[in-house]
Amino acid sequence: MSLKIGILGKPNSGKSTLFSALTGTAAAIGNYPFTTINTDVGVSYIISRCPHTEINTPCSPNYGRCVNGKREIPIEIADVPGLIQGASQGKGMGNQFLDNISDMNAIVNLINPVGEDNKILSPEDIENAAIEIENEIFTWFASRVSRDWQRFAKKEDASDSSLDDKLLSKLSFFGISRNEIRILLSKESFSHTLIGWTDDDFMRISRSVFTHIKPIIRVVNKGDIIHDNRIMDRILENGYPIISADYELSIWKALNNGIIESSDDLNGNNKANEPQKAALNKISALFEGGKVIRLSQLFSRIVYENLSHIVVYPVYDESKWTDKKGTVLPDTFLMSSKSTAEDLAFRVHSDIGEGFIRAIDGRTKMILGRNYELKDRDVIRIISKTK
Ligand SMILES: Nc1nc2c(ncn2[C@@H]2O[C@H](COP(=O)(O)OP(=O)(O)OP(=O)(O)O)[C@@H](O)[C@H]2O)c(=O)[nH]1
Ligand SMILES: [Mg+2]
Repeated sequence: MSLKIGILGKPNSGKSTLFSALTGTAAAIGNYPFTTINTDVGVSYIISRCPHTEINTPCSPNYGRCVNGKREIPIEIADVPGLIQGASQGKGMGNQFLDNISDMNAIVNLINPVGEDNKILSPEDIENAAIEIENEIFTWFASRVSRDWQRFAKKEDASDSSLDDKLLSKLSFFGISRNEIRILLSKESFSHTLIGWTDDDFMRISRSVFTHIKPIIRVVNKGDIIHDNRIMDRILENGYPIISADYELSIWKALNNGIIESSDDLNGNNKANEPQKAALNKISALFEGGKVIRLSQLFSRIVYENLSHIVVYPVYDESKWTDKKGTVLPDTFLMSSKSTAEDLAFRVHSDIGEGFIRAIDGRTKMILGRNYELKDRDVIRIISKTK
């Protein structure tokens, strides 16, 4: 149950390139629409400062690595192809791919800043391109929600269930929880009588889901060819991060071929030949310019800020920070920032959650109740009736 982030965008925006750079797998890359015909899912990582440095004992992660105190926390990435204007009405490859976004926690709306005439789009057209894709997503969702509505609404309106209960039975196809529905209803009000819902309500609830529950993050790709600093500044002022999936893929390849040792140190490249050095210098100059950000930074921002997640380390021994076998800090969980000690127990195992007695803070050794709100990088022991 890791976090899953989907990459959506128009054909040619660079989704598969981004997916490859993030996951290191060779997704098909080609300069024509629908290169990718299936949704690819792969694993990537975000970085968190590992608590093992506080106890001066190296950790042994079950998943990912820990390099120089930087712990890699796995997340899932999906490449969702086929989204074009009209897709929600079945145009192009239709909306079958949109069903894939049901289990995603966030969506990157990847925008190609290059127009059909090969010129860089104006910031306004970049915004329009982003809106076009989002309208497809909202329309698709609204049509899924309104499907078979009359029958559903009659049945629910005849019952005395609350609005969150009624909506839960409708929205559960999208992996939305009761808690999330409550959050949504606290932000916007909807009529409790479902039979009177209009197209406008379906669109409103759709937008609301993608604003409050499954955020869509607009990201401009191909930062390496924008060149014009004024356009870059205006894109950034509009709040869109700029990346270069292509340069990131080159960095990944250099790393994979042993030309560089770390994707953070592009200039420590003793093994590179002259053309490789020149290429790496060009790549590093782009990022040093400060306008185009690294993928690691973007995805950390998405997980920690847009999704408000924290990293928690469950342990069995609160003094040595180990599991039963003596492995130091073997597991990490990404959890939403309001999660409690009891939520962590359930995350470890439903039996542990059901038998929850108390938790212990690995740093202060204080006893924590079930409602203790977890903090980022907490090291926690759960004591439970089940052994
Ligand atoms: N200059 C530049 N080109 C890029 C970048 N990312 C992708 N491209 C190029 O854009 C073209 C399309 O890339 P893909 O990754 O196949 O795009 P896609 O969004 O997966 O396309 P479909 O699967 O057809 O929807 C390829 O020629 C890539 O090399 C980038 O950051 N900079
Ligand atoms: Mg593709």
